[in-house]
Amino acid sequence: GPEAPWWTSSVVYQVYPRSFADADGDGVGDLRGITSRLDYLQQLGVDVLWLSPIYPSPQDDNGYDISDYQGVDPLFGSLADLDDLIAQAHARGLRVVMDLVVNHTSDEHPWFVESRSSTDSPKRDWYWWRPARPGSTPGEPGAEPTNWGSFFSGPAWEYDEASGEYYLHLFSRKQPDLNWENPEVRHAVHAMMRWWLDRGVDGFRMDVINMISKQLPLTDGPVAEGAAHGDGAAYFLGGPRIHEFLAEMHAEVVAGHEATLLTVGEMPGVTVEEAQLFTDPERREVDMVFQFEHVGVDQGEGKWDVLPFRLTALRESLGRWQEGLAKAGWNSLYWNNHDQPRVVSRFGDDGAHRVRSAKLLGTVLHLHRGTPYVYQGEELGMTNAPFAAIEDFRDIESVNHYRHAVGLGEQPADVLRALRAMSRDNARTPMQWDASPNAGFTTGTPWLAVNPNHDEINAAAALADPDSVFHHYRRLIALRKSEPAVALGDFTMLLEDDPVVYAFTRRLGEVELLCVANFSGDPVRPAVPGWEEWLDAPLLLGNVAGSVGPDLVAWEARVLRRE
Ligand code: TEU
Repeated sequence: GPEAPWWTSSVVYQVYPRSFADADGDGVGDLRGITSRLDYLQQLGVDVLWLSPIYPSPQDDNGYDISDYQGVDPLFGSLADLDDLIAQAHARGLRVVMDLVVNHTSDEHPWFVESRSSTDSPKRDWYWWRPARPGSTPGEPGAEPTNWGSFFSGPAWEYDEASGEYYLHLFSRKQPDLNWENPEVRHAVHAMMRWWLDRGVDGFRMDVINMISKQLPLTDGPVAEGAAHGDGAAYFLGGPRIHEFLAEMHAEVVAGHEATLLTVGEMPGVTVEEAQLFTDPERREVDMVFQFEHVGVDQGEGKWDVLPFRLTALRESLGRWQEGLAKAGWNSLYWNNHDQPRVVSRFGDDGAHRVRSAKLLGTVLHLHRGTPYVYQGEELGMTNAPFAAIEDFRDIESVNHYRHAVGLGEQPADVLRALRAMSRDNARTPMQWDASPNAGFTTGTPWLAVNPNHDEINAAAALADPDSVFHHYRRLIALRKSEPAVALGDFTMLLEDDPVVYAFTRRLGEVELLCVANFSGDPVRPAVPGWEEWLDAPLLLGNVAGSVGPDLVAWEARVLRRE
């Protein structure tokens, strides 16, 4: 068949600029800080750097509320600093992928300022303006055009006193949704994307891109028992024109550059059947999607309903995605990003077995079929943060949720317990570079407290220790380059019902790999078919030195190879 695209054997590293490295001492990470750490990324061996938003922004949602798509927020530096970062990355063979946030803008974006200025504005129709519900008093609770809740608590509609109408915001009230039905909006976004490609960027990670097509007319959604708002997902997830919009974007922006660019669509709620369509290369939409099913296995009714982790649920989900995208399409593989709690605290053991379980998690993920994403600090086994009180949180989602939930009568201690487990701020504590007071992140006061465990968990210590999580990740990334079955082998899940052992094979031609992992603190003998024979196969990579016997010790993972 045709040669596999370059990104099948690549690993993406996500940088959350606010929390990575602060060069100017204001307590917030910046572009020059990132540039100063490119050697570290090169040492890890990653191929692509994905930058979370660095554009001018009021920072209501840490930059996912953009007020100018073609600039850099002074908080992070200048366009010249970005040009320099891109040039220095390219010089090291690293591609740079930018975050594309075009479901919504900031309410301070000139497009929205103009749209809001009058009902006759030529940009009025660039956003979703609607009158109050018939028979209601505009501005009163319950008068919103639909009953939808926003992702950040409260209604998804904000009343604009001046015009007497409401605008739609699926996220914060400072993130009004763009109206993609309007071709002018689409053309403006395409032109902006081409401008970035001309500047040298190598692709886009498209924020909540499956929300850009809305099902019309916008109508009330179902209300779950005890919920304050309705669920509008049926009207904004995977709407009727989503494939058309993505194919148009591909034709207008990406076509002709496919061989060098990476496009990844972030798609909450996407099903594997839809993902097949989005990522089938024949359809020319996106290269891969970022889906959320496997990071929902420990959540019930919404993300704050924290359930115990069950390996069977994780396997069921990941296995179905491996199968669904086996023939056409491609998986993104991730445990962490800037919206998820730290995986070693979530699916591993961040106490006695932190290092070993972090390596196990990395091994299992990187041996699946798909493109792995490493989120900053994951390669150090960084953990969730010891948040004590609500004052310790900064994230708008967490802070709003606390206020609303406590307002509705929930116990503050219960709400805090859920926040400690699931808050996005767990991912956003500063990168731990060394053991100095601010972890080498800043010389100033960090915008979010550094995790006190940086005295032990930090990059300097990890680089110096050949048995560190960092060096294990480095070996995993190198293995993807040296062993073609890692990138391209067929995937077969084993032990469908096993509550502690996660096992699968990869096969490419005559080569067969077995990945087997003990997700528990107790020794176990894996029930892998033919395990005795596998014990004769050479160990490609493991997380317990010298371990060769039939039993896996606590949190042990092995990758074996035979042909
Ligand atoms: O997130 C999309 C999303 O649906 C969730 O992951 C969201 O962050 C939240 O946790 C829902 O409970 C993307 C970005 O990654 C996120 O940082 C932004 O806040 C959001 O879109 C809006 O731009």
